[in-house]
Amino acid sequence: MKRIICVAASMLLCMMLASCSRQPETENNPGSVVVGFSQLGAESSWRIANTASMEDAAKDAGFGLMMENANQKQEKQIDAIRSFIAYQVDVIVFSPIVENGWDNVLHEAKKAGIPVILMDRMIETEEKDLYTAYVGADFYAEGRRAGEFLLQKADAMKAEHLNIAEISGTIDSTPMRERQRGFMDVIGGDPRFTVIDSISGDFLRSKGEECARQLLDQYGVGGIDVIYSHNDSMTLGVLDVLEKQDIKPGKDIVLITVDGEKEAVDALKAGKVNCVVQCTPNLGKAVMELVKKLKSGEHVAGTYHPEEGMFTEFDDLSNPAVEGF
Ligand code: GZL
Repeated sequence: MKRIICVAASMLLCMMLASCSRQPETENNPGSVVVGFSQLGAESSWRIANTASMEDAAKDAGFGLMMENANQKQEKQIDAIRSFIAYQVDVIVFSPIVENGWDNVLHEAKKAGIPVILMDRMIETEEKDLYTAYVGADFYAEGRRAGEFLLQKADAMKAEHLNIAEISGTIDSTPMRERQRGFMDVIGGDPRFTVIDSISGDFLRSKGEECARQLLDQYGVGGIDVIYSHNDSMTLGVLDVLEKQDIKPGKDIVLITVDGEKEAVDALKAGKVNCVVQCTPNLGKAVMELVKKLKSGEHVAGTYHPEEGMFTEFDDLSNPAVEGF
């Protein structure tokens, strides 16, 4: 009996959402534009800054923003997209937690005639018309930058051989796959380097701590020369562990990290981190610009990468431009 009531209630909710009357779209009423946004979680400072960027940009554009936070669950993102379709939002924006498993729900959005913008991460699909555009980093280039720093660092150390441990982000996410691929394409053929292990910290500070403890237990501080961590949150967890074990981060172990949040850049300035590859969370403005173009009937397609760089120990760290988000 309870199940029947639940099913009826959810059907009623969908019918209510679907029957919501939408204000007529007028030039003077940008508020009539509603963006459905499925955010993947709140796992890191980067993600929290990214959410704020989307909220601020929607407000500045005068758009309504229906945001659902999936708390790291793909199925919750899929449910959110279905509710946006039921509500008949103007545009769907989402940051896919992993690259696979989106075709069915994006077919439903396509059938409903709702354009989809991928923000921050990509999807893997044979059908490129399931989304209109991608706004986000070139993660492969970020990985290459991390590798290029390590080549420079190894030269400066006159190192004959370095053991590298990788702490990766969420398995099968675009940043994890591409930051690894870019890094390996730069350092993989160099006989000075051996990647002794790659374990996932899921972009979480707490799991970054667990990974650091696991790697030190397995290889010892003498067995690890470099840690390449796919985001600052995990790196900050690594720092917590190293310092508790009287290991000097940035000296006993070279630390390379990605994102560029303030705490990581401060650690670079303090000599505890050796390289911070930038990955801007501020994508909201670019996304809303595309929404405006879509709503005015302009053609929108392709990839929109923000400008990004990196800060390293070899830079003038007193330069005010060296700052985190
Ligand atoms: C990168 C983004 C990653 C960040 C992490 O664009 O997807 O997810 O590097 C975040 O901090 O968790």
